[in-house]
Amino acid sequence: GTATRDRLRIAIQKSGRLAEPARSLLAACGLSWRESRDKLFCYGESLPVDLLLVRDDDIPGLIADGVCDLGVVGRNELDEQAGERARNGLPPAYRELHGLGFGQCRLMLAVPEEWEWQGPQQLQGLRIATSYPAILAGWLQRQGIDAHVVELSGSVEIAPRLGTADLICDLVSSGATLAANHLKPVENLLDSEAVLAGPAGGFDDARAGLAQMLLRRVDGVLQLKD
Ligand code: PRT
Ligand code: ZN
Repeated sequence: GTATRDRLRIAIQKSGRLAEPARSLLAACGLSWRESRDKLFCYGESLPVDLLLVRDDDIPGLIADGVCDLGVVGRNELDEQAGERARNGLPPAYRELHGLGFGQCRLMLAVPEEWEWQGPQQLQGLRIATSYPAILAGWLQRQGIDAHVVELSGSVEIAPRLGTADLICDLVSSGATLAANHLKPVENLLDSEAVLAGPAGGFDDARAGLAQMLLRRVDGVLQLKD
């Protein structure tokens, strides 16, 4: 996106785990919006900062394409799509600007609970189901393990029971989902939380100052919290 704009556009999740905390944080930063009827676009009233309400998966791409300037998205999603770009030979398009202290979870390997876990070398030749193939493939490569990555878009935790994979790599927060599926976490690939993401290259117009101000306010709001 090379278009010059004098308003900042932030993509946040429309509904889901990060939707409400993202809006609350931005409201605490002094932003307010006039909502449109379709509620996909919220025009900023207190400041020239508009919201776009989208699926979390779309946020990194919207920043890469310059459709949005900033986004609130899970580090897991940002790193996955960055890894996918890298594997396709594309240059970095976005970067993490600030951790936001909500949406915490871990991307973990989990195995059937009766397994005796002896370490990553045990994974050689096995099938691992995940929605995070790029992060997993990168980790396997760094461990020197050759395993089969089975990409699934959802219900990853039932793959071992269905026989489509031997183990899984999925997000874990309370651990209840793993326990309910007789799986146990064995390796942590990523500590994740919601982050404020922006373009790799920054801005060269009025958006630079707006983004800087927003970052300062985010910093202030988060410091008040802890
Ligand atoms: O519709 P849209 O595509 O926008 O939403 P989504 O369904 O893809 O995303 P959503 O709202 O489920 O998650 C958004 C972000 O929340 C994720 O990208 C993570 O950054 C963060 N997050 C935090 C989590 C979890 N915790 C989490 N526990 N995302 C998913 N889970 C799932 C996990 O995949 C597993 O199925 O919850 C289950 C495990 O939870 P526990 O508590 O049983 O361990
Ligand atoms: Zn999603």
